[in-house]
Amino acid sequence: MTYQQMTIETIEKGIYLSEENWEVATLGMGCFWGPDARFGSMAGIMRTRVGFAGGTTPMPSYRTMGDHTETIQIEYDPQVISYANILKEFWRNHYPNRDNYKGRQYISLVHYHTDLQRQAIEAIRKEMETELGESIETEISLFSQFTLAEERHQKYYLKRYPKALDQLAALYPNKEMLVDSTFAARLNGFVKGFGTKDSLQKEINQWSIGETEKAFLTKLFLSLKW
Ligand code: MHO
Repeated sequence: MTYQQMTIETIEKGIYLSEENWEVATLGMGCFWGPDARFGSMAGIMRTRVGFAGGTTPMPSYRTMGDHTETIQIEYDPQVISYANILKEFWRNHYPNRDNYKGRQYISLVHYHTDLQRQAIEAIRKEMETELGESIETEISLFSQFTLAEERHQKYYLKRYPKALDQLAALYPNKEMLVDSTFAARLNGFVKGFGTKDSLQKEINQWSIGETEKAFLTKLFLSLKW
């Protein structure tokens, strides 16, 4: 392992120190590429992944998702971002009553993972209905299963930058680690226009990693070729 690879490993482990307190949210709001980038850019959102949920078809894939919906699953640190704020971001950034013109693929969907989440959904939904001036028809149900989508759909916008991806691939031992990475989630948001160079550098400085690691990550970020 090179020094650079070891540093990345230290960074990823450091960021995940608070992992045991994280919670999970599962949301469907149209094509999953966009929300992956949107939520990936937000402080407190620690991991993002895209996949299929809400249906019954066994072993869904992008071409055979059956009655499933394109969804994003996020792991968040509730001490940094509340579930209520995640829900507001969710409802303010898609039209929840759109025609289901492609079956269930793009419906508005929220799965709750806990009873507290269910209560928050009801409360925020009312608030958002007032804001929208319409009743909200998002499908709301208990989480049952989530199937990860194919690798090419994960951090989709970042994948449009092969030079930067090559630089990252040299540091991350495998593609799974890049899917799980908070840093990669931020980069995926950044290339889609969410967040700025400045805001990401500021956030890196608040992560629970050492000064050397912060400097390493900042330098890496600024050296990426887009
Ligand atoms: N941009 C695609 C949707 C892809 S998304 C993963 C389209 O407009 O068909 O469903």
